[in-house]
Amino acid sequence: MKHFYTLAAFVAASAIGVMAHADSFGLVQQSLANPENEPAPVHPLPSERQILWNETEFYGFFHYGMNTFTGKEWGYGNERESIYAPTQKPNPRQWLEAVKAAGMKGGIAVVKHHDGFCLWPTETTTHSIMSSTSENAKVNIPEEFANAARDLDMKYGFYVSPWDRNSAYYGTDKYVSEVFLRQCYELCEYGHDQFEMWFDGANGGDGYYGGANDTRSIDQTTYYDIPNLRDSVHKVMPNCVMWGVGGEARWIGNEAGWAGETNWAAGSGTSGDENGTVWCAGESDAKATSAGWFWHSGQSVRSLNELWKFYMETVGRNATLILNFPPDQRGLLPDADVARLKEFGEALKARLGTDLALRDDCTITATATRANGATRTYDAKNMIDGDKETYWAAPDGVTDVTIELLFPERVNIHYVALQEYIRLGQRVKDFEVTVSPDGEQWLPTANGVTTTTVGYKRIIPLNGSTTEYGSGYNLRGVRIHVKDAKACPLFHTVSIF
Ligand code: FUL
Repeated sequence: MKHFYTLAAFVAASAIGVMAHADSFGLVQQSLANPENEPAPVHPLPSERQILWNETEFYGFFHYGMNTFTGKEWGYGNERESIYAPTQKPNPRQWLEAVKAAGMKGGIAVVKHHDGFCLWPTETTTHSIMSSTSENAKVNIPEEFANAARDLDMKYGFYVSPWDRNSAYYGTDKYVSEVFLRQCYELCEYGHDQFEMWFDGANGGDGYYGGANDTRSIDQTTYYDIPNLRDSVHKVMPNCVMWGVGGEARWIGNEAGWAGETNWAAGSGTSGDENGTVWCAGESDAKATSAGWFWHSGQSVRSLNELWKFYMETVGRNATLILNFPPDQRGLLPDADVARLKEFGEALKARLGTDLALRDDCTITATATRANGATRTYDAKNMIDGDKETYWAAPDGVTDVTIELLFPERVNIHYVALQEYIRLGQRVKDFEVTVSPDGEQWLPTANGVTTTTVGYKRIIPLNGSTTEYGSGYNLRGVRIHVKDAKACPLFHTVSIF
């Protein structure tokens, strides 16, 4: 039975205007200050744009440009424009369709790499597609990319290298104001709905620099006036997260497709920092092919198992995965890559596409649950209602609590996925998953898996493997025992696959 205090009753009940009521079970707890009995946030907190960014989870990376035709990874900046001569019309829509088939929700196109060659008709330099004599070179890559993404209902963003080994002005103030910022601005013309601006860390060194052929170094935080740049970007593109030096999402610390099992959305590196003061979730950039970020002849595409490992060790560990598939000299993704992407998408659907916890016969309970607010509940059921805005919460001060999911008959289970309600901060520090074949006996699982943090999403392979799918376990129940947290834990979703 639930008790709801009206506002008037509240005021009458307490001279100082604060009232709380809770009976032992099922319970409403209200105060004038907090009528919904919402848990206090645990800082740092993500911004709305960081949450939206995190929800993108898995997206493509497309390194394409002058290097595709020179075989280099870092062009020096002195390449003749006509070397950029696609053998067919480049087709960004084909790139995005291919990664969409893999279950990706968006993509980032490299539209200027360190060599400075621009893949759109820019007014900032003649070192662009417009100076190539090839007809196929004239395709405006960012424009087509943005249009295709919108058409396919995908998110998109651009990598515009701040380091420019072609520009005579690189290293001077003029480069920032007249070249780099204007290029960012020009790219906004293709849409204000970019979700991420990739601000690359490689910044300065030797280069052509308009014929000077010297070495130039800059201090990237002061040179680009990052706080101002970030504010300007947000004014024009409110949902665009500035990756890297922008401080809104961080490099995970390797290009090998893995994040730490312990991974805080603050601080730096593979594990972040539990005590970090600014929200900064990790993004893992990895190459799906063997030879480099750009296309190289003779390259091969990684196996399904290798890609699966990347996914499990990034998306499954509270990071996002930006997976690179380089278009070739036709301006298209090679057939082998397209086929692998399709295969990956099928595996993703088969393995993580059907959440058994959403079945009607799945019941869920928790050993402690927060009292309801005026209109909000914190029931365990909120974790299996398919709604990411409703969540289960433990009462204040409770950081040791067990959630139990039960089925009337055994079901075949491979993975358990958890998602914290990160709007109110990342909390869980230590947890354990146990399973039951009969609803009575509870057994340890996930051998060798470190179960510490959760964050936006954590996927636990019950067989302990991030590569082998295995045959799963026939179980009636799963328990998640949260052993420690920064404050009362909050989950919006528990999934069973
Ligand atoms: C690095 C660059 O130097 C590489 O060429 C590549 O673009 C990678 C994603 O980021 O910093």
